[in-house]
Amino acid sequence: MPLDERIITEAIFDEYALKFKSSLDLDVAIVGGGPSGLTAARLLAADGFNVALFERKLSLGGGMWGGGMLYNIIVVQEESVHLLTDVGIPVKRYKDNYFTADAVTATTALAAAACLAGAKVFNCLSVEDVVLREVDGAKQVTGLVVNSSPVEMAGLHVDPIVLGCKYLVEATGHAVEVLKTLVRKNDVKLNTPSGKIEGEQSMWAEVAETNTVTNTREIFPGVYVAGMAANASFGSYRMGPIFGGMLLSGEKVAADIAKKLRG
Ligand code: 48H
Repeated sequence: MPLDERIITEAIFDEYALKFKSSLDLDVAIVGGGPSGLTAARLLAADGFNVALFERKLSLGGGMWGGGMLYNIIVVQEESVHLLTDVGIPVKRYKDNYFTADAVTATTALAAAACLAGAKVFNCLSVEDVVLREVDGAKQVTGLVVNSSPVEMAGLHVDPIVLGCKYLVEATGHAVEVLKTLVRKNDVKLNTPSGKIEGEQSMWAEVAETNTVTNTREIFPGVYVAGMAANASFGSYRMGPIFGGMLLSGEKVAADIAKKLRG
């Protein structure tokens, strides 16, 4: 079979255009491809919603690749094990309520499962802003503003492009980037005690893990927080290299948004 390089190029353009154009009116836009974002993307896409995940880096997985301090094993607790085994990740019990998994296997399998479930993943795209509109007399996030990560990294003055979404999941981890931008640029009040981002506290794994799930909720009309961003938003603790709370947070945000979308 002769190969025509121009057709290879054309295939990339055509298929990427299809993928992008089918993402202009998303049910859910997930920002951040760490464990919470990937789990949410898989479950919402499996439920049949139009879902896209935006990740600044070339690779998905966020903070999960390196386990703890680059010892690439992750630890999860029993109640979250199903979110690994459901996508074929082998786990080993360690003492009572601890389970371990290989960090590389877990990261790649969570990413593959999200893609195979139908979530459209846009890697190397950074979300730099949101679209804020007045809907029924109240301000609401109705879209996201994205730019190519290399443009962002090089500091080039290139304007971004925009996609619409019914819900945006802020899953950018410790940085809480999207919410920070929303609060910095607009006169808005979040659904937190101070109306602002409360900020992350120091290590307390047990409380942090529970809080990661309870803090996973709608923090502003159209915006849910998940994963580490949920704890940083509501002033809770960090937990170190235990990832069960991140997976459970992804599961919770998916269930909550699915319920809203179904009305
Ligand atoms: C596009 C962006 C943007 C942007 C950031 O940090 P993550 O792994 O997120 P979580 O919350 O799913 O998991 C947190 C976990 O990895 C962790 O850090 C833990 C458990 N820490 C405990 C402790 O004590 O330290 O992934 C977030 C992803 C990253 O891949 C970023 O590159 C990406 O979001 N991201 N993508 N546009 N503006 N900002």
